[in-house]
Amino acid sequence: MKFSLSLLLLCFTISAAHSSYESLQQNPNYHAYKEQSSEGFSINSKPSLEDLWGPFWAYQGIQSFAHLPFQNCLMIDKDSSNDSELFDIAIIGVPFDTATSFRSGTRFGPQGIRSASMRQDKWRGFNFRAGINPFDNWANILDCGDIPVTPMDNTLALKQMQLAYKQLLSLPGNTSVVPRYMSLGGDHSILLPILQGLYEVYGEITVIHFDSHLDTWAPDKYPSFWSSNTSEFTHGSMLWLAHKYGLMAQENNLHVGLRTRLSDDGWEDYEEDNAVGFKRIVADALLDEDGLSKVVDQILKTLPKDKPVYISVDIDVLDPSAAPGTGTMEVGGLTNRELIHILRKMKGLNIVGADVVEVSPPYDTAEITTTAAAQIAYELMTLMVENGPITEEFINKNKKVLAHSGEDLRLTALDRIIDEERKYQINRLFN
Ligand SMILES: *[C@@H]1O[C@H](CO)[C@@H](O)[C@H](O)[C@H]1NC(C)=O
Ligand SMILES: *[C@@H]1O[C@H](CO)[C@@H](O)[C@H](O)[C@H]1NC(C)=O
Ligand SMILES: CC(=O)N[C@H]1CO[C@H](CO)[C@@H](O)[C@@H]1O
Ligand SMILES: [Mn+2]
Repeated sequence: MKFSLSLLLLCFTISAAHSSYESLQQNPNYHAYKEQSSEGFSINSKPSLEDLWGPFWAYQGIQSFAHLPFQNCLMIDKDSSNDSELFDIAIIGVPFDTATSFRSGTRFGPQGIRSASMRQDKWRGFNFRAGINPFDNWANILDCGDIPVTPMDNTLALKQMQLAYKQLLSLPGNTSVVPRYMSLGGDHSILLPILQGLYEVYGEITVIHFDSHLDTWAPDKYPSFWSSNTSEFTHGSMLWLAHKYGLMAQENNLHVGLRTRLSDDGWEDYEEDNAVGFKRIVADALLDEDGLSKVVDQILKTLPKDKPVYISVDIDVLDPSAAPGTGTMEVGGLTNRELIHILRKMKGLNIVGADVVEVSPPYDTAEITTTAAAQIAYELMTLMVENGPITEEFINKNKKVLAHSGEDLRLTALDRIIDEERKYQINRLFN
């Protein structure tokens, strides 16, 4: 026993002498192990319950995203003196998939992505590409759980999502004045209530949209003889609606990774996309000589440096070989490595929120898609941390530019879809 203990000590000394990683030194588990090893398992030093049962392996425990602390943030009463934990960045799941035009299943996206994130945690969270550990920096990061969206009624679901984001964005941050949310979809339609919530805080938002599809399609680009106001709210038309209601910047929004087939016999979809305020980078641009760095340059040239930017990642921007678990696959897409590289270069933009959407675990194979989504969420949160806390000055500067006189109809845009829906008479179709 004595012999094996000193052997253990010897091994420990050797390995410690060779490990020069600062992150390792900061690892609380490392110190627990060091103390335990150097003091031995003496009868006098009683290990705490935390020593004994605190540390766990990646695949153990109840799964929040990256083993982050969990809190149901929608149940925080911001007006009570109850000081539940304040946070700066949070995961929020939006398991909504009844506005999709093809394969569904993204209601299982948030849980699938959480499950695939199990090998991420604070203790091995250092992002070597960024040189920081986003989980161990200035920001307090939580998993806020899911918005309990109904699958039975899209009008009601839209209302729930609108109210949820309004509530989440009205909470105070800890170091940041407003928390940032990393949303896990859900189908892509969830972006509309997200942009409504962000508009209320920041004014118009510039959107960078990683997707194989445009998602600026007018609702009548879908079979639409049978229609209602809420039937216009889809995962392919939410950007058209966001523009219609003035929730996005008027220009310099950007698509990256496009390769969808277009309507009819020409460029009409692109012309309508121009009108919605988007510029386009197609997936094939990566094949040009020096394509990847040209794409990065174009992104940085297009997006404003001093205004709020939102990053929306439809997992179908990746090639189906890298992301089979999604609703509307398009061949010829990005690799994970290309997408991560592009995201890393966006450090320096004022990222006020982000999402990873359209992850459909029922169509996934061997967790390929959910693992990619978990890594993308980690990269997006790294960007938020790199960008530093959101300040009062930043918010005021952007709001001032957009100061409105009188009632700002944009604050209630989605209410009008919902109200019109109530008034909708199916009979009018037969007049
Ligand atoms: C404070 O809020 C937290 C989080 O919502 C909740 O779990 C807790 O019960 C609340 N405490 C009191 C005293 O209301
Ligand atoms: C909240 O911010 C304070 C200082 O602003 C800091 O000391 C504290 O550690 C932060 N809380 C968390 C949980 O990060
Ligand atoms: C598709 C649909 O029914 N759209 C209606 C939404 O509400 C407005 C205002 O009542 C109608 O004019 C639209 O026809
Ligand atoms: Mn999409």
